[in-house]
Amino acid sequence: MDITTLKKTVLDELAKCTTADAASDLELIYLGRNGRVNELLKGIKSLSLEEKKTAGKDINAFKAFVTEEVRRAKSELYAQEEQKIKVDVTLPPPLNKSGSLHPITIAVNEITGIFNKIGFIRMSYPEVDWEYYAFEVLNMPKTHAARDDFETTFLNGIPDKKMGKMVLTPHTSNGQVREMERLKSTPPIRMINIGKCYRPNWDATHTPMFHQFEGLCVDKGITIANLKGTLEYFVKSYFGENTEVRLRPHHFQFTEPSFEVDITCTMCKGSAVVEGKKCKICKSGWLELGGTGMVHPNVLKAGGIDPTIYSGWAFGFGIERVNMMKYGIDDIRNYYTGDIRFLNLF
Ligand code: FA5
Repeated sequence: MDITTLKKTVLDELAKCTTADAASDLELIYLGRNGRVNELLKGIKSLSLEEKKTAGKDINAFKAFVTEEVRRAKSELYAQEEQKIKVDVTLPPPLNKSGSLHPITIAVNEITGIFNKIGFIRMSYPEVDWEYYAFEVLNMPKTHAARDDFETTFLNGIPDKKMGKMVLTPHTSNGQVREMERLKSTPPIRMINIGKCYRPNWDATHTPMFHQFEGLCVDKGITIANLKGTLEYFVKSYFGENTEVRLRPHHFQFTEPSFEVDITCTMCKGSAVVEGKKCKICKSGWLELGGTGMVHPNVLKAGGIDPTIYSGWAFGFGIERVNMMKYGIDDIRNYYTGDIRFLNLF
């Protein structure tokens, strides 16, 4: 009887067991009433007295070995089985990671929807356009500071006699006269022009590429009251019912009179105080939204519309900026660094 070989066989057979039940079956084969250990014990009878002494010891040691190895194998296999049971097969499978819209695309869609509801049509005009549409027809003389190449990116190429050079549009106001021309100089005009704009700036509130949305409304009898009403409608729809609007006198070449639009701060709700301290976002209770005013008669004329019959208003706001105000984001560059932790917030 070679106990060492028997022990090795037991270990090999236990290694093949994939369940605790299989290990129990093996236990029975070795340690059961008619098992191999008892068979070995029965065989002692036929041995000599001398052999009997060592055989008894060996068989008992083997029995203890099998008992211990089966116990160890069973406890390991039970643990494995318990692990498997913890997987709840009734749960739905984990969702695949999916992409989502960029926060600016979400804002563009939301703003478009707000203006569609009151009859404004979404337009997109060229983001590389002639100086004519970007400045000339907007009553901005050649000497205007915005036409300096420090402020606006001009493209290389031979300038057109009437249209001038091509530029990366610094604002969406290039769509104003283009829209008047599209409608063959015949109001009513209700346009929301959304597009990319380019200015050579890069800091916490400026990016070299950003988006603007430009409202334009031209008809008979349009007044500042219509402008204020539309701005209030937009601001309450986008920022919330309790947001207030105010107009401050300003200057733009293409509107007269011109205003800056402010809204009550979305953080301190206009109180300028948060938890007993000065609001860090606005410091005054108000946040600047952008520029607006009544369309200048020269712009209407450039679009072939008679300013003695028709009047209108226009505004131009930054999409990133309104989104920052809505969600309390303090650095515009977050939108364009591609950091997934920021993008996942939307
Ligand atoms: C204009 O661009 C005018 N065309 C707006 C306008 C339209 C006035 C129609 C009257 C009638 P302004 O330069 O202030 O105005 O820019 C408007 C808004 O664009 C700013 O309030 C800001 O929200 C956004 N903006 C301007 N420059 C940047 C920039 N570099 N990065 C991000 N947003 C910007």
